[in-house]
Amino acid sequence: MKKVAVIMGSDSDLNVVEKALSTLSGLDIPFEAHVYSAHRTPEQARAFAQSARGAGFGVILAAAGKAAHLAGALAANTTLPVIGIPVKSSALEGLDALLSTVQMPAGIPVATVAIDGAVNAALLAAEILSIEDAQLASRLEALREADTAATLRKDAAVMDKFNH
Ligand code: RP5
Repeated sequence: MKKVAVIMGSDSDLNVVEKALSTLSGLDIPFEAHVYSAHRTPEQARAFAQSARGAGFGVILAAAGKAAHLAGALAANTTLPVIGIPVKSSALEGLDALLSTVQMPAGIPVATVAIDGAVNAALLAAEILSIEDAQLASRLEALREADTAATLRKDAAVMDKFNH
C-alpha cells in the first residue's frame, strides 16, 4: 500500500495532527510524520515534496496555522494529492490558516478540510488510497457502519431520556 505523508509546520500543530495519525493507524495505513515549514525550512519542504512519489507516498497531508502556506508549497512541488489541514493556532482562530490553505490558484490544487479537521483529512487520504485497495475500502465501510451505529445509540439514549 502507498504511504501517507503527514507534514506539519511546527510541533505545536501536533495536538491536531495526532488525530490524523491515530485515524491512519486505526485503518492500518502506513505513514510518516515530519515537521517541515514553508517559511522556516522551505528547502526541506520542497525536497520532500519532489521526492515523495518516488519514495512510495500516495497522499500528502499538510497541517499548518497562521499564514499557512505549507500545503500550497508542497503541492507546488508534486502532483500527488495534497490535503490541507488549517490549524487554529493564532489570534484569528484558524480563519487565517483556512483562507491561506484553501485559496489556491488554478493549476496547483489543495483539497482543504475544516479548521483542525485532521480526522477527515486522514479519512479522505484513506478514501483516495482505497480506490486501488479493496481491503482498505472494506475497513472504511466498517468504520462508517460503526459511526452510524454509535449515532443511532445516541438517538436511542436521547429518546429514552426526553420522549415520554
Ligand atoms: C505555523 O505557525 C505552524 O504550522 C504553527 O501552526 C504556527 C506556529 O508555529 P510555532 O511558532 O508554534 O512553531 O507555521
